[in-house]
Amino acid sequence: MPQVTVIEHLLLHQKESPMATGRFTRLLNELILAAKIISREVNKAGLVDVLGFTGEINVQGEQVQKLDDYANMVLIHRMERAGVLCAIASEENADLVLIPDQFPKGDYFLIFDPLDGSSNIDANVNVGTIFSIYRTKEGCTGDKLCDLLQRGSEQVAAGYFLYGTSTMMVYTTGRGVHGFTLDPSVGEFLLSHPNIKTPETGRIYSVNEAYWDYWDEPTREIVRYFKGSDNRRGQPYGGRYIGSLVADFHRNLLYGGIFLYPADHRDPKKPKGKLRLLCEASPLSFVAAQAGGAGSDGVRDILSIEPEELHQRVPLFIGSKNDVAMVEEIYAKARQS
Ligand code: FDP
Repeated sequence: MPQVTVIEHLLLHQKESPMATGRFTRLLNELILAAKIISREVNKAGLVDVLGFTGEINVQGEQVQKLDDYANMVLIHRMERAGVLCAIASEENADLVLIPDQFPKGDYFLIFDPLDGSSNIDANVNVGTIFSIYRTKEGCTGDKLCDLLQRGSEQVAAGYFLYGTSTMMVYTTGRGVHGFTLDPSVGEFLLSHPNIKTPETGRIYSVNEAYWDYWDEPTREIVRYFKGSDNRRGQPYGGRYIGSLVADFHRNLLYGGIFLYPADHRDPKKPKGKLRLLCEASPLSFVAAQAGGAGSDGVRDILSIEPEELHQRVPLFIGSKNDVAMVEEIYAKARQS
């Protein structure tokens, strides 16, 4: 079988992909290199002193894991030097990461979650890096948030690296979703999952059901729909929840299913759920949509939401198209009654 790397794949499809400019290819190359470095470190977690907490609390009020910190540092270090970015935003940094004056600037804006699912690292559970790329508007200097924030539908590329049984890169530039697996013997991500399509109706539901008491009645009805037999399948969906969004999402993308992180009405800290619009919900919704699925906050397509702040949280229902539509339908009925 001919082995195709990410960049070869991008260049081969250059005609369909206006994204394959030299600058975008450079951006992707740097991102891939950063992910390989992170992957190497994740793979030796347990052998060297990279597990556990740094002792700091991040902007989300969570304990910072050493590997989280490391992944964030690698990404910022590589990407600020790439010469193609106007600004960077990370889940771990409260404010924009500005490009230092000594490095050239470009016209892309990169947002990432350096190590999603990191509370699972110490247990050797799959974690991942989620990324989202926008082109900045003309005249944007990269230091004003209002010039950078755009709806998810404006993303030029998005995807994730999954550090699991093998390391994978899954991404889209708006022309289908493609998956590549890192072959450690050659150090390249090789095309392994061309043109991923997710089933229209899934067979898995993924939610932290321990929050049942905190949900409103329509949310409970939604979860009852998936775990009961009075649904489109005529039998309960399988329950699978790793608690690592990128890993849960990836499994459901391949097998079909829905991941739910609803609003948590009784917890003042999570009135909109826990997940972040810009570095989690939007990039994964772009991937889901390109694979034939969808992402919603229960009312609107995630990709249509106008962001107001960098670390905005949003309820998230993402995965197979018909399952996400069912969630919207149940919430809509509840609003009418
Ligand atoms: P983590 O805190 O481990 O980084 O976005 C953060 C996230 O994990 C998601 O990856 C995961 O789906 C979710 O939080 C798990 O949250 P709960 O523990 O509340 O279920």
